[in-house]
Amino acid sequence: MLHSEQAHIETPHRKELLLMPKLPMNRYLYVACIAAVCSHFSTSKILRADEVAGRNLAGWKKDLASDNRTVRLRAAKTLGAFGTEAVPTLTELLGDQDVAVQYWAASHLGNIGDAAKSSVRKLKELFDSESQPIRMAVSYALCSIEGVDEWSGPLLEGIESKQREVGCTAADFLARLGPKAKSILGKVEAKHQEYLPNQGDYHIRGSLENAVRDIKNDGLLENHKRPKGGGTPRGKNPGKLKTGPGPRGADQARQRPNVLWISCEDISPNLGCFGDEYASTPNLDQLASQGVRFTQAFTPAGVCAVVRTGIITGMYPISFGGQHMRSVVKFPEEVKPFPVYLREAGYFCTNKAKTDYQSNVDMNATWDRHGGAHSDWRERKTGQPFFSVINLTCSHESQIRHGEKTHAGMLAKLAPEQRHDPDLAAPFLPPIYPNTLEARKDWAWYADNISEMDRQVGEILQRLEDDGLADNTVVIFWSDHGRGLPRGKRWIYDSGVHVPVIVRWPQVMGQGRVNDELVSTEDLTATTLSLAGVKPKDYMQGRVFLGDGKQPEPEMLFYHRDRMDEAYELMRAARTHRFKYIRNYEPERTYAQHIDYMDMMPTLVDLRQMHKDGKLNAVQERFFAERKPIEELYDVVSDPHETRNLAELPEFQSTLTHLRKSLEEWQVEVGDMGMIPEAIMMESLR
Ligand SMILES: [Ca+2]
Repeated sequence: MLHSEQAHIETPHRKELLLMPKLPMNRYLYVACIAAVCSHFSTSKILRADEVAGRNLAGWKKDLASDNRTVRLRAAKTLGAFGTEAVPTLTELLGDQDVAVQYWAASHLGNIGDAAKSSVRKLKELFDSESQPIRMAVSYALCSIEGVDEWSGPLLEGIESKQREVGCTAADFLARLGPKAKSILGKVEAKHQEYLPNQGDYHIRGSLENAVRDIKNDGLLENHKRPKGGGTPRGKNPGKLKTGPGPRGADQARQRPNVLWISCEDISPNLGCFGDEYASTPNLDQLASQGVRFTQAFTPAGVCAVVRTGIITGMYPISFGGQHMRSVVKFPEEVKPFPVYLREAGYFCTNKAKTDYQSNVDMNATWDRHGGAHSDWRERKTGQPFFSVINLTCSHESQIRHGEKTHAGMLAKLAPEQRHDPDLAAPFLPPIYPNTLEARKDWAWYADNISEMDRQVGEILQRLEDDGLADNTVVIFWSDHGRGLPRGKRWIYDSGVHVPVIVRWPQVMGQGRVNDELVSTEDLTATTLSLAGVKPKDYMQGRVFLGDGKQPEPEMLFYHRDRMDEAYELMRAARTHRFKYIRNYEPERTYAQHIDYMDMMPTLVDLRQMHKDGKLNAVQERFFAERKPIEELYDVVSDPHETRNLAELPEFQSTLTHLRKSLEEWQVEVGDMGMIPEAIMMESLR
């Protein structure tokens, strides 16, 4: 009676109606009940198709009249999701005063293609625009509607550009044209060849590779090979527990303590102390036993440089244009890298060694010591408090996929029993990965690298103790984003943004505690200033989550994903303890876009191959859907891998509406610059 796809949908009255036929009643009433259930489904389906993120076309058009630029641009960006229905409005917007609106309008018309014929006259008027990004967007639209032979000039010109965002944008448009651009494939290939091997900007090279592939429409990258071979057996090594810090008055400990950040790369909470039974992390387990483990800590984005840009400024990168991976932008006038404020307050500030702030930061003005092997607290003046950052890089994604020999060399100092056996990895693989030899090996090597990182943490903590500083130093351990495996790093699913955070503050915070508050790495900035007795700046967007200045926990955290290397994307998300809401502003793009650097990961190579061979299960296959839904909603408690989208289920509509509204308000509050096309934004920032 019910369509199987709809049968799981719950509505407020569905249950009652379905129960009614069990009562004695005549068959007319029975039929009426079933018809009511069915018509509710079809009605809700129709309504759903007719609206985008809670508003119909008229609603979004109303937003176009707003005084707020973020609201206007978001509306222009959203209109494309209405398809042909939006063509008259989009055509009108080609004449808008805001070039970013013009750009979105043209690129949407290009996505629509043939059905946007009525916009051709207006597009042609814009073909000679002074703005290169506009010329490219218009060229894309005209190529898509009328053909590439006459209209591809600005795109071919764009891929000549040495400017990353211009080259990437041009190649991205060519990729979106796909086989429609066959007649200029030779020209695109020739340009791609100029970038091989390893010449010029690798982002542009990657974009051109995508363009060539999509124009040829041959789908799959060549497999990146890795030397074969098994892992070594794994054993347990709980490590010898050292004694805790010596006694010291809590009041004294609160006064301008030293702060040591130990940050690592690319890991999710896959540590023993976070309950991971495959992990071997004795030093971090011990640190947690001496301090507080934060179970609900997140990064606002899923990738290194964007997260670090947010931390060094204390602002969400989307509020000043630093959201793309990678780029170089200017921080707002009043914003200084935060260690400057600590130095003004007398702190000795050091950084070893990663910076990656997406801006031309004056390192000597920011740090007392930076970069070198000895850049830590040891060169401070007697009695001077310090803030030291030590970044550990051995757990970076790139360290999972090198050869056996390099891997063995990297783990040389690790106890042999801490090596992980790939044969034992299967039960720990997230369900979104296939259970293949390569996937198990990636998982084992990921765990190996975490163990090596843990060993290095042990050395740092020992050095701190040897120097007699453990008592008076707040140690904060954190990862710069989630695991460097498919649908982890770069994504704003929990696998990409949920990170381990451990804080040890002897005498003040207690030992072996667990804290479940929502915490963001964006909060590290304000918190560290506050610990040092410096008032966080008004422009900072994180909160103080430790110490006397502690601010209340927010109801939710927010996330953003924008361009990753060569692949454009635009996602925003809000997350409470229970639910994650994701808004896809580019639903027309598949999740499975190629990113050259990311595509080297053997698990992803296997995923792509198995997708091609039709061997993935339904959960794994979702990644390869041609389009994304406009909205996603997950119950992250019952569905931690975010595999069941609840966005269309009637009983979750109030949750969805609340999160959607909160996210939209946050975008306006921070002035989401991701709503401006990158090429337009960079043009205006120059
Ligand atoms: Ca990283």
